[in-house]
Amino acid sequence: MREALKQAIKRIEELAKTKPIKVISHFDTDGITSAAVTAKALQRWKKIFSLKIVKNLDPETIAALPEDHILLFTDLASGSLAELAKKPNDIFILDHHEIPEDQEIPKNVTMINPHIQNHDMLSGAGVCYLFAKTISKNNKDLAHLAVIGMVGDLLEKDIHKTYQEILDDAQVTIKRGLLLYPSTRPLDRTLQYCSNPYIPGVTGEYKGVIDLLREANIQKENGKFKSLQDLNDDEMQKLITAIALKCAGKSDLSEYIGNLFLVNLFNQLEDAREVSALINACSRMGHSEIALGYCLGSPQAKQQAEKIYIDYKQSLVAALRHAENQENITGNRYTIIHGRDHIKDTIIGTVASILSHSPAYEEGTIIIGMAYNEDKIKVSARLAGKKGRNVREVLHNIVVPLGGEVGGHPNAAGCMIDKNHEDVFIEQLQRQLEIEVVKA
Ligand SMILES: [Mn+2]
Repeated sequence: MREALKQAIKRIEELAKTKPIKVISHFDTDGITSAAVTAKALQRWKKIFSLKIVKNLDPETIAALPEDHILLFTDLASGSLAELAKKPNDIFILDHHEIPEDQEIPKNVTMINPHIQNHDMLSGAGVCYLFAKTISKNNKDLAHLAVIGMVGDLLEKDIHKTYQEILDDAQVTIKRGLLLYPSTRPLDRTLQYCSNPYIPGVTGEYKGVIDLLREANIQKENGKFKSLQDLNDDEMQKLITAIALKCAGKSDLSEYIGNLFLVNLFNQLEDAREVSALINACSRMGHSEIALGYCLGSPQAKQQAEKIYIDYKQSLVAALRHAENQENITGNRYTIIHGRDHIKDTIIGTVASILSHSPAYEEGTIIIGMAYNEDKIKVSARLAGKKGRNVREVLHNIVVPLGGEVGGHPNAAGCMIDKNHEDVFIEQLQRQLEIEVVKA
């Protein structure tokens, strides 16, 4: 891959003498950090460029891209090669997504992708970081962004040689323990806003937090609780046991034990998972530019991003508590959480996702979240665990006759329905879910 990068860089160097570059990246954490690494590298390389962040790369977006630019896609575009072949531009792709079978790389496209170069798997930001480092060793100070992208795309379980190199470049501190974040702030706050995992009776409930810490025999020191990363092994073990008890043994906590990655950001040690969640929250709330500014080190963007993130966390935790405390429609291995106007439609999918991973629901349970959006209802369906039932199909069978469309996968799907179909939808949904169980 290093050789392919060198070739690509040489070619960009040549083309950029006469043309500006347009960077197009994805709007999640990996995409934003990819864009930040690439933008910094191009800036230092003294290239003229502009940047665009997109939620998905549809044919209309591709068609609208200027023809007199070099196009540089990061963390996306591997699935859009057929569309890109129609463009007259010279195109470069720094990505890690799979390339559709039988799809050849078009002549106008230079692709750097671990799937093509048979390289260890990297996130988009990891590929962009190697690109930046190949341009100049001075770009080594961008390595922490590649670490945040790695965590954002959940690739941190496999630390191979290249990731070890990136972690070294970023001077990351790694600590083993419970994967709650942020691991750098007082534990009571971390637990109060903890949504992954969602701990029933603790998340969003300060009294529950204090009880849990008492059960774990963790006390305040100098008026405040230690942070997760400051716990000794014994304290860490007690905390894990106390949380496992809260989760009633239904869930396997071992997936929440692993490496904490501490990166240096704004001259402070930050938990890469927390930073990733912050970037994601900003982008989801429609502020990709602030997320990008944060990654590029702007103090003003930092202030704005933190405010957006706090609001997001608070409304998420409030929504989770609402979902837990309200009267839900439950049946045989399903729960329908109707948030109405109490849970925002922008958050209902996340709420359903978090609950589907929570120990409160047995594996195989279908969780359907609903929330009003003016005269429509946003519906999000999730499957707890991975096996067996197809939530996309369940929604599809009901929604298509009502004139709607369902998007997603077998274990996570969603749709919009008209508000005047509310009652009939719920009624048919219940019937369908009962049939599902019999079949399963
Ligand atoms: Mn990615």
